[in-house]
Formats: sequence, structure tokens, C-alpha cells
Amino acid sequence: MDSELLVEEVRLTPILIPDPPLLNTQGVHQPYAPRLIVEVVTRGGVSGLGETYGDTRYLEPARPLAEALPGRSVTDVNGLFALARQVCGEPSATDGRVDAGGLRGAQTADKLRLSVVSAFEVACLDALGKTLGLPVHALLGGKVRDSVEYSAYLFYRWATHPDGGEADGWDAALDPAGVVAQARRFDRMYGFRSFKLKGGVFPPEREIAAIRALAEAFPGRPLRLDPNGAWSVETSLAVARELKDVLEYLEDPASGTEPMAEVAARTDVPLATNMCVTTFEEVPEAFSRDAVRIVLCDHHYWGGLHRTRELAALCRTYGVGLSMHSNTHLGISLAAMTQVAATLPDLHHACDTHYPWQTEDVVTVRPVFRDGRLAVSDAPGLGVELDRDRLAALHRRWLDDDGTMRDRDDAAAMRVADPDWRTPDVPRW
Ligand code: GKR
Ligand code: MG
Repeated sequence: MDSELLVEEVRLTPILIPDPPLLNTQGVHQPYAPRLIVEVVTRGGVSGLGETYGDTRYLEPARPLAEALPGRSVTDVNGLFALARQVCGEPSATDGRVDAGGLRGAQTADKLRLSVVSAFEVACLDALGKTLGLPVHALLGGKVRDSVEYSAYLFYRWATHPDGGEADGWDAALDPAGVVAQARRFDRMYGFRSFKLKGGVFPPEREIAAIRALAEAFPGRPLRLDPNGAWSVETSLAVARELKDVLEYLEDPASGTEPMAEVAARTDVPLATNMCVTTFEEVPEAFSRDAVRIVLCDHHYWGGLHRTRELAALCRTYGVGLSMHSNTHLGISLAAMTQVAATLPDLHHACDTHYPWQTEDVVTVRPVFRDGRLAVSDAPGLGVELDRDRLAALHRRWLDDDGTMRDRDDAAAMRVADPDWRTPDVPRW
């Protein structure tokens, strides 16, 4: 058995997946988004799957890590971190490009490396689970629930990209009526109970009106607004005052621990974050200053499923709530999110997912949300299989790209419609 668990080969496949014109405070999504699919193949012939960001700066450290892994055991997931530090080199993390326009907080070399390691960790756990005939959640200590709740992730959006790209059949949503229509469709199709609106796109009064319209259309349902740190302390407080009776939480109204702590001290609306607490180093200050009441975990940049559980333990210790963050992702990541979420006893908020916005996938069977939930798979590993034809087609698209889509750049996509667009300074309002 031991030698069966040794890694024989690691395959990295960068791909481009269609992405709709979703607006955020930095700009708009490009027609295609890069992802990286990681396959860890064992000597026993089992292939484990992982998925992470596919931008060039993630591919660069992924390559030496893939080369260094053969000969090591898929059980040795803790060893991945030291190995990555040894072989990945120092990613160029201080040039301001580590994440798309800072929508995911701190930009450090460590965080970039962890975002790469996470896909290898997930792939190793998938391979181990498949070999042992156990689901990943069993390798994490076992599930505490049979299904995981997700929220509808509403975006202001255009119907199509200004320079073409594939239409996805969704209407534009640029005002309260459009946002409510989008929410109704999510509700009808998937039964999501909670709704999160990506804000920071329009002046706050317009976004307040959209949340009010949602509250009227869906009385009593949990609502969240996330402007990605676009507001000043005073604007954040004004929005909190206006929406205090309808918000489940306000996510990253202001940028940075200091302004978040100031807002938190002056409102009863719970503040959540996937921007000011995104690394373990940021925890002590934010928690000791009560800057946030809820942290959105994300196994990609926290460094995998085990580390997500470590974050959950810290949050539990400090009485901080837990939710889950999402970026553009496919079914492998969704399966990993669902497996780890199933093991977190204190996950009391519906998880975010971009998944319903994705029209293509590399898994053979697309997961289906019912009543806003995903059933937790008990199949070996993550419970998903790779569709190799789809993977090859999406990789072909990556190969054929002239370089413009290989790195996420929401500001560049916005400039197609508005040549004068530049990434707004924060606070924007
Ligand atoms: O995809 O436009 C987007 C989001 O704004 C994303 O980049 C954020 O990281 O969804 C994220 C969030 O909750 O802040
Ligand atoms: Mg957020």
C-alpha cells in the first residue's frame, strides 16, 4: 500500500473558462478567466484532482512544485508547505499583481505560494481518498452535516461583454429591478435562501436601494452586501445605519483593519471579511481589535483544507463566526469547498460560490444545488471525475490566447468599454 501512495507524476493544465461580465469596484470580469487544474497521479495509478488560480504568477511556482513531488507520499500533505518554500522560489509578490486588483486582501509571497499549495493538497487528499475508498471529509475527521448551504452571489452585470465573448443567457442587472430579477432567477433555479450582492460598483445610495428592493422581494431572507473595501468609515456607517434591519452582515465595507475596527466599534451590523483577515498573521490584530465578527474562509488562499480547519478553530476560540469566500471556480474547487465545509461545526452562514455563473466545467457531472444546498458526496476522494475532452478544449483555448486573458485584469476589461477607466483609489466613496 505504501508504495502505491507515492506520487508518480503531476500534471498541470492551465485553462481558460468563459466568465460573464460581472462588475466589481475594480472593473469587470474578462470574457475568460484563467484556472489551473492539478492532477497528482500515484504509483497505484490513481489520479487526484485540485484546482486553483491560473494566472501566470500562480503557474510559475506550481511548475517546480509539480517537478519536486514525484517520489513523495500523497499522505504527506503537511510536508507540502516546506517543499514549496524550498522549490518555488520567491514569487514576485510585491508588485501589486498578486490578486486581481486587491479584491482578496494582502498581497504577499506566502499567500501566493499557499494558493498554489492548496491545489496540490486537495489533489493529494483526493488521490488518498480514492486509494483508501474514503471521501475527503473522512480524511479531515468526518462530516458533521450531509449537505452544505450556499448563497446566491448576485452581481451587477452587463448582458454581454463589450468586445463579444460568449453570451450566457442572463440579462443585464444595473439597478434594483435588475438585481431582484437576477435574485428571483437564482431562487427559482437553485432555491438559494441567502443573497449576497457584490457592491462597490455604484454610489452607495444605489446599492442601498438594491438591498432594500431585495428585502422587499424576499422578506426575512439573509442579505449581504460586499463593496470590497470601497467605502470610507463614514460611508460604511451611513450604509450600515440605512440597512441595519435587513443585513445578515456587511462584508468589507472599508479597506484595512484600522478602518474596519472603527466601523465595527460604531455599528451593531456584523462585519465580515475576506480582505482584512486572509492570512494567519492578520488574525491577532483583527481579532483583538474586534474588527470583524465573521471571517470568510477560502481554502485556496488559506493553504488548503487542513488549514481551513485550523482557521475555523481559531475563529471558534475567539467567538468569531465563519463563512466561505469564492472567486470564479469550477467543480473541482466546489467539491473541495463542500467537503471541507461539511466538516466545520461552526459554519453558520451559507457559503459563497461563483459556480452558477460558470457555463463550462472540467468535471463529468455538474453538481446541482437543491434548496440552496449541495449534498456532501460520500464517494471516494472529492467525488468528481475529470472530463478529459473538456479539459483539453479549455486548455486549447489557453494555448490559443494571445496573452490578454491569461492574467485576470478587471480594470483592463473595463477599459474596453471605458478607455479612461483606471482602478479607483480607496475609499472610492
Ligand atoms: O469576482 O468580482 C469578483 C469578486 O469581487 C471577487 O474577486 C472577490 O474576491 O468575491 C470576492 C469577494 O467576496 O470579495
Ligand atoms: Mg468579499
